[in-house]
Amino acid sequence: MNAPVSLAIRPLAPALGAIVDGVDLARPLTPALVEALKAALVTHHVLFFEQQSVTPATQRAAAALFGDLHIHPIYPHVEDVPEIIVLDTSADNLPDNDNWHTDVTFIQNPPLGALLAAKQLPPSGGDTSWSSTIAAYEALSLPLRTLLDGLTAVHDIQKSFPFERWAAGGNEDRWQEARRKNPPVIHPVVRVHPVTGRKGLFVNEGFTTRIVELSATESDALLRLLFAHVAKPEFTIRWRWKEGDVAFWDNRLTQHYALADYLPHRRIMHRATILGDRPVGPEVDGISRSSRTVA
Ligand SMILES: O=C(O)CCC(=O)C(=O)O
Ligand SMILES: [Fe+2]
Repeated sequence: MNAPVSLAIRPLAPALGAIVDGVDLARPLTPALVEALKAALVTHHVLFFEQQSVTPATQRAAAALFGDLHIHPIYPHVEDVPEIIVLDTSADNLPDNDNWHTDVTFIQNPPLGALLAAKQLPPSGGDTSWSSTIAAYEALSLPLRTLLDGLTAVHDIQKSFPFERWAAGGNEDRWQEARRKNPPVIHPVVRVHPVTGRKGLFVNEGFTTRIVELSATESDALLRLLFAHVAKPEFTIRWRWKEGDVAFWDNRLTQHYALADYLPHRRIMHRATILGDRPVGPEVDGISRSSRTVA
Protein backbone atom coordinates (compact mmCIF):
# COMPACT_ATOMS: atom_id res chain seq x y z
CA MET A 1 0.00 0.00 0.00
CA ASN A 2 1.36 3.40 -1.01
CA ALA A 3 1.58 6.11 1.62
CA PRO A 4 -1.07 8.80 1.09
CA VAL A 5 0.12 11.86 -0.80
CA SER A 6 -0.34 15.26 0.76
CA LEU A 7 -0.94 17.91 -1.89
CA ALA A 8 0.15 21.56 -1.71
CA ILE A 9 -3.17 23.35 -2.17
CA ARG A 10 -3.96 27.04 -2.25
CA PRO A 11 -7.75 27.63 -2.11
CA LEU A 12 -8.97 30.53 -4.25
CA ALA A 13 -12.49 31.28 -2.98
CA PRO A 14 -14.95 29.90 -0.42
CA ALA A 15 -17.30 28.39 -3.00
CA LEU A 16 -14.75 26.66 -5.21
CA GLY A 17 -11.31 26.72 -6.82
CA ALA A 18 -7.77 25.86 -5.71
CA ILE A 19 -4.27 25.94 -7.16
CA VAL A 20 -2.33 22.68 -6.78
CA ASP A 21 1.44 23.10 -6.64
CA GLY A 22 4.13 20.50 -7.24
CA VAL A 23 2.28 18.14 -9.61
CA ASP A 24 3.62 17.44 -13.11
CA LEU A 25 0.71 16.17 -15.20
CA ALA A 26 3.02 15.17 -18.05
CA ARG A 27 4.60 12.42 -15.91
CA PRO A 28 2.80 9.23 -14.94
CA LEU A 29 0.73 9.90 -11.79
CA THR A 30 1.01 7.32 -9.01
CA PRO A 31 -2.18 5.69 -7.70
CA ALA A 32 -1.75 7.54 -4.39
CA LEU A 33 -1.46 10.87 -6.22
CA VAL A 34 -4.57 10.09 -8.28
CA GLU A 35 -6.50 9.39 -5.05
CA ALA A 36 -5.28 12.65 -3.52
CA LEU A 37 -6.31 14.59 -6.62
CA LYS A 38 -9.76 12.95 -6.62
CA ALA A 39 -10.23 14.04 -3.00
CA ALA A 40 -9.05 17.59 -3.78
CA LEU A 41 -11.38 17.71 -6.78
CA VAL A 42 -14.50 16.93 -4.79
CA THR A 43 -13.47 19.39 -2.07
CA HIS A 44 -12.53 22.34 -4.33
CA HIS A 45 -14.55 21.51 -7.50
CA VAL A 46 -11.95 23.03 -9.83
CA LEU A 47 -8.18 22.61 -9.56
CA PHE A 48 -5.55 24.64 -11.40
CA PHE A 49 -2.07 23.38 -12.28
CA GLU A 50 0.45 25.95 -13.46
CA GLN A 51 3.56 25.70 -15.65
CA GLN A 52 2.59 22.36 -17.15
CA SER A 53 3.88 20.99 -20.45
CA VAL A 54 1.29 18.40 -21.41
CA THR A 55 1.07 17.09 -24.96
CA PRO A 56 -2.19 15.65 -26.29
CA ALA A 57 -0.87 12.16 -25.48
CA THR A 58 0.17 12.97 -21.89
CA GLN A 59 -3.03 14.96 -21.29
CA ARG A 60 -5.02 11.94 -22.44
CA ALA A 61 -2.96 9.62 -20.23
CA ALA A 62 -3.45 11.80 -17.15
CA ALA A 63 -7.22 12.12 -17.73
CA ALA A 64 -7.61 8.37 -18.34
CA LEU A 65 -6.43 7.68 -14.77
CA PHE A 66 -9.74 9.15 -13.56
CA GLY A 67 -12.12 7.22 -15.83
CA ASP A 68 -13.07 6.33 -19.38
CA LEU A 69 -12.76 9.21 -21.82
CA HIS A 70 -15.55 10.62 -23.94
CA ILE A 71 -15.13 11.15 -27.67
CA HIS A 72 -17.13 14.19 -28.64
CA PRO A 73 -19.60 13.64 -31.49
CA ILE A 74 -19.26 17.14 -32.94
CA TYR A 75 -16.15 19.04 -31.81
CA PRO A 76 -12.95 18.54 -33.82
CA HIS A 77 -10.11 16.65 -32.16
CA VAL A 78 -6.32 16.47 -32.32
CA GLU A 79 -5.12 14.30 -35.17
CA ASP A 80 -4.61 10.71 -33.94
CA VAL A 81 -5.83 11.63 -30.43
CA PRO A 82 -9.64 11.55 -30.72
CA GLU A 83 -10.07 11.96 -26.94
CA ILE A 84 -8.58 15.48 -27.08
CA ILE A 85 -11.03 18.12 -28.31
CA VAL A 86 -9.61 21.24 -29.95
CA LEU A 87 -11.41 24.47 -29.10
CA ASP A 88 -9.82 26.88 -31.57
CA THR A 89 -11.71 30.15 -31.71
CA SER A 90 -11.19 33.49 -33.39
CA ALA A 91 -13.11 35.96 -35.54
CA ASP A 92 -13.14 33.24 -38.24
CA ASN A 93 -14.52 30.56 -35.91
CA LEU A 94 -16.56 32.27 -33.24
CA PRO A 95 -16.44 31.11 -29.61
CA ASP A 96 -19.45 29.05 -28.51
CA ASN A 97 -18.85 28.35 -24.84
CA ASP A 98 -19.73 31.88 -23.72
CA ASN A 99 -22.72 30.69 -21.75
CA TRP A 100 -23.01 28.96 -18.37
CA HIS A 101 -23.05 25.21 -18.90
CA THR A 102 -22.11 21.81 -17.56
CA ASP A 103 -20.35 19.73 -20.22
CA VAL A 104 -22.08 16.99 -22.19
CA THR A 105 -25.22 16.66 -20.05
CA PHE A 106 -26.96 15.41 -23.21
CA ILE A 107 -25.88 11.83 -22.40
CA GLN A 108 -27.03 9.47 -19.62
CA ASN A 109 -23.66 9.34 -17.88
CA PRO A 110 -22.39 12.92 -18.23
CA PRO A 111 -18.71 13.63 -17.56
CA LEU A 112 -17.25 13.31 -14.09
CA GLY A 113 -14.82 16.01 -15.07
CA ALA A 114 -12.56 17.50 -17.70
CA LEU A 115 -8.92 18.52 -18.05
CA LEU A 116 -8.48 21.70 -20.07
CA ALA A 117 -5.05 22.91 -21.24
CA ALA A 118 -4.32 26.39 -22.57
CA LYS A 119 -2.42 26.11 -25.86
CA GLN A 120 -2.60 29.57 -27.39
CA LEU A 121 -3.91 32.62 -25.58
CA PRO A 122 -4.96 36.08 -26.72
CA PRO A 123 -2.90 39.05 -25.43
CA SER A 124 -5.61 39.64 -22.83
CA GLY A 125 -9.08 38.26 -22.14
CA GLY A 126 -10.29 34.72 -22.72
CA ASP A 127 -10.68 33.99 -19.00
CA THR A 128 -12.90 31.11 -17.88
CA SER A 129 -15.30 31.25 -14.92
CA TRP A 130 -16.62 28.29 -12.93
CA SER A 131 -19.63 28.20 -10.63
CA SER A 132 -20.44 25.80 -7.80
CA THR A 133 -23.97 24.55 -8.27
CA ILE A 134 -23.78 23.20 -4.71
CA ALA A 135 -23.30 26.76 -3.39
CA ALA A 136 -26.06 27.94 -5.73
CA TYR A 137 -28.47 25.25 -4.52
CA GLU A 138 -27.68 25.84 -0.85
CA ALA A 139 -28.43 29.57 -1.22
CA LEU A 140 -32.01 28.93 -2.39
CA SER A 141 -34.92 29.08 0.05
CA LEU A 142 -36.13 25.82 1.61
CA PRO A 143 -39.52 25.84 -0.20
CA LEU A 144 -37.83 26.23 -3.59
CA ARG A 145 -35.21 23.55 -2.81
CA THR A 146 -38.01 21.21 -1.75
CA LEU A 147 -39.85 21.79 -5.03
CA LEU A 148 -36.69 21.31 -7.13
CA ASP A 149 -35.72 18.09 -5.32
CA GLY A 150 -38.62 16.23 -6.93
CA LEU A 151 -38.26 17.53 -10.51
CA THR A 152 -36.54 16.21 -13.65
CA ALA A 153 -35.55 17.98 -16.86
CA VAL A 154 -34.80 17.29 -20.52
CA HIS A 155 -31.26 17.88 -21.86
CA ASP A 156 -30.75 18.11 -25.61
CA ILE A 157 -27.52 18.24 -27.66
CA GLN A 158 -29.23 20.45 -30.22
CA LYS A 159 -29.53 23.36 -27.79
CA SER A 160 -25.76 24.02 -27.84
CA PHE A 161 -25.03 22.40 -31.20
CA PRO A 162 -27.79 23.75 -33.48
CA PHE A 163 -28.05 22.65 -37.10
CA GLU A 164 -27.43 26.19 -38.41
CA ARG A 165 -23.92 26.37 -37.03
CA TRP A 166 -22.73 22.77 -36.71
CA ALA A 167 -24.14 21.17 -39.86
CA ALA A 168 -22.77 23.90 -42.10
CA GLY A 169 -19.70 23.55 -44.33
CA GLY A 170 -20.16 19.90 -45.28
CA ASN A 171 -20.72 18.68 -41.71
CA GLU A 172 -24.35 17.71 -42.11
CA ASP A 173 -23.76 13.93 -42.00
CA ARG A 174 -21.70 14.20 -38.82
CA TRP A 175 -24.32 16.45 -37.23
CA GLN A 176 -27.18 14.08 -38.19
CA GLU A 177 -25.27 11.13 -36.76
CA ALA A 178 -24.53 13.02 -33.52
CA ARG A 179 -28.22 13.81 -33.15
CA ARG A 180 -29.29 10.25 -33.92
CA LYS A 181 -26.82 8.74 -31.44
CA ASN A 182 -27.61 11.32 -28.74
CA PRO A 183 -31.39 11.60 -28.36
CA PRO A 184 -32.60 13.89 -25.53
CA VAL A 185 -32.20 12.54 -21.99
CA ILE A 186 -33.85 13.33 -18.67
CA HIS A 187 -31.83 14.10 -15.53
CA PRO A 188 -32.88 15.04 -12.01
CA VAL A 189 -32.98 18.84 -11.55
CA VAL A 190 -31.07 18.40 -8.29
CA ARG A 191 -28.18 15.92 -8.30
CA VAL A 192 -26.70 14.17 -5.29
CA HIS A 193 -22.92 14.14 -5.65
CA PRO A 194 -21.95 10.47 -5.88
CA VAL A 195 -18.85 10.93 -3.67
CA THR A 196 -19.83 13.54 -1.09
CA GLY A 197 -23.63 13.21 -1.04
CA ARG A 198 -23.96 16.99 -1.32
CA LYS A 199 -26.83 18.33 -3.42
CA GLY A 200 -26.49 20.79 -6.28
CA LEU A 201 -28.37 22.13 -9.28
CA PHE A 202 -28.10 19.98 -12.39
CA VAL A 203 -29.85 22.13 -14.99
CA ASN A 204 -27.80 24.31 -17.32
CA GLU A 205 -28.43 26.87 -20.01
CA GLY A 206 -26.28 24.94 -22.49
CA PHE A 207 -28.42 21.83 -22.73
CA THR A 208 -31.51 21.93 -20.49
CA THR A 209 -34.68 22.60 -22.46
CA ARG A 210 -37.64 21.75 -20.24
CA ILE A 211 -38.65 20.72 -16.72
CA VAL A 212 -40.79 17.65 -17.29
CA GLU A 213 -43.31 17.99 -14.47
CA LEU A 214 -44.20 21.66 -15.11
CA SER A 215 -46.15 23.48 -17.80
CA ALA A 216 -44.03 25.08 -20.55
CA THR A 217 -44.59 28.55 -19.06
CA GLU A 218 -43.68 27.44 -15.54
CA SER A 219 -40.64 25.56 -16.83
CA ASP A 220 -39.38 28.57 -18.81
CA ALA A 221 -39.74 30.90 -15.83
CA LEU A 222 -38.09 28.54 -13.35
CA LEU A 223 -35.21 27.63 -15.67
CA ARG A 224 -34.58 31.31 -16.37
CA LEU A 225 -34.40 31.95 -12.63
CA LEU A 226 -32.00 29.03 -12.05
CA PHE A 227 -29.75 29.89 -15.02
CA ALA A 228 -29.36 33.44 -13.70
CA HIS A 229 -28.92 32.24 -10.12
CA VAL A 230 -25.88 29.99 -10.80
CA ALA A 231 -24.03 33.00 -12.28
CA LYS A 232 -24.15 34.99 -9.02
CA PRO A 233 -20.53 36.06 -8.37
CA GLU A 234 -20.51 34.58 -4.85
CA PHE A 235 -20.78 31.08 -6.34
CA THR A 236 -18.03 31.61 -8.94
CA ILE A 237 -14.35 32.08 -9.55
CA ARG A 238 -12.69 33.47 -12.65
CA TRP A 239 -9.36 32.15 -13.93
CA ARG A 240 -6.99 34.29 -15.96
CA TRP A 241 -5.10 31.81 -18.10
CA LYS A 242 -1.32 31.78 -18.54
CA GLU A 243 0.48 29.60 -21.01
CA GLY A 244 1.00 26.13 -19.49
CA ASP A 245 -2.05 26.26 -17.19
CA VAL A 246 -4.28 23.22 -16.93
CA ALA A 247 -7.70 23.24 -15.21
CA PHE A 248 -9.36 20.09 -13.89
CA TRP A 249 -13.00 20.48 -12.89
CA ASP A 250 -15.60 18.28 -11.28
CA ASN A 251 -18.29 18.48 -13.95
CA ARG A 252 -20.90 16.81 -11.73
CA LEU A 253 -21.91 19.88 -9.75
CA THR A 254 -20.27 22.85 -11.46
CA GLN A 255 -20.88 25.02 -14.49
CA HIS A 256 -18.42 27.12 -16.46
CA TYR A 257 -18.37 30.04 -18.90
CA ALA A 258 -15.60 30.83 -21.41
CA LEU A 259 -15.43 34.61 -21.83
CA ALA A 260 -15.55 35.64 -25.49
CA ASP A 261 -13.95 39.07 -25.09
CA TYR A 262 -10.74 38.62 -27.11
CA LEU A 263 -11.81 38.77 -30.75
CA PRO A 264 -10.32 39.18 -33.32
CA HIS A 265 -7.47 37.35 -31.54
CA ARG A 266 -7.18 33.59 -31.56
CA ARG A 267 -7.44 31.26 -28.56
CA ILE A 268 -6.74 27.49 -28.59
CA MET A 269 -7.60 25.05 -25.78
CA HIS A 270 -7.35 21.25 -25.57
CA ARG A 271 -9.90 19.31 -23.52
CA ALA A 272 -9.96 15.71 -22.29
CA THR A 273 -13.40 14.69 -21.01
CA ILE A 274 -13.78 11.94 -18.37
CA LEU A 275 -17.07 10.04 -18.30
CA GLY A 276 -18.97 9.80 -15.03
CA ASP A 277 -21.90 7.97 -13.55
CA ARG A 278 -25.60 8.29 -14.04
CA PRO A 279 -26.99 11.24 -12.06
CA VAL A 280 -29.23 10.45 -9.11
CA GLY A 281 -31.57 12.91 -7.44
CA PRO A 282 -32.44 13.28 -3.75
CA GLU A 283 -34.87 10.90 -2.14
CA VAL A 284 -38.37 12.43 -2.14
CA ASP A 285 -41.31 10.40 -0.82
CA GLY A 286 -39.09 7.32 -0.83
CA ILE A 287 -38.08 7.69 -4.49
CA SER A 288 -34.74 8.89 -5.94
CA ARG A 289 -35.11 10.08 -9.51
CA SER A 290 -32.27 8.91 -11.74
CA SER A 291 -31.52 9.78 -15.33
CA ARG A 292 -33.47 8.15 -18.12
CA THR A 293 -34.14 8.43 -21.81
CA VAL A 294 -37.12 10.33 -23.16
CA ALA A 295 -39.73 7.67 -23.92
O1 LIG B 1 -12.47 27.49 -23.53
C1 LIG B 1 -12.72 27.44 -22.34
O2 LIG B 1 -12.18 28.15 -21.49
C2 LIG B 1 -13.73 26.47 -21.84
C3 LIG B 1 -14.51 25.90 -22.96
C4 LIG B 1 -15.47 24.88 -22.47
O3 LIG B 1 -16.61 25.16 -22.21
C5 LIG B 1 -14.99 23.51 -22.26
O4 LIG B 1 -13.82 23.23 -22.50
O5 LIG B 1 -15.78 22.69 -21.82
FE1 LIG C 1 -17.62 23.46 -21.43
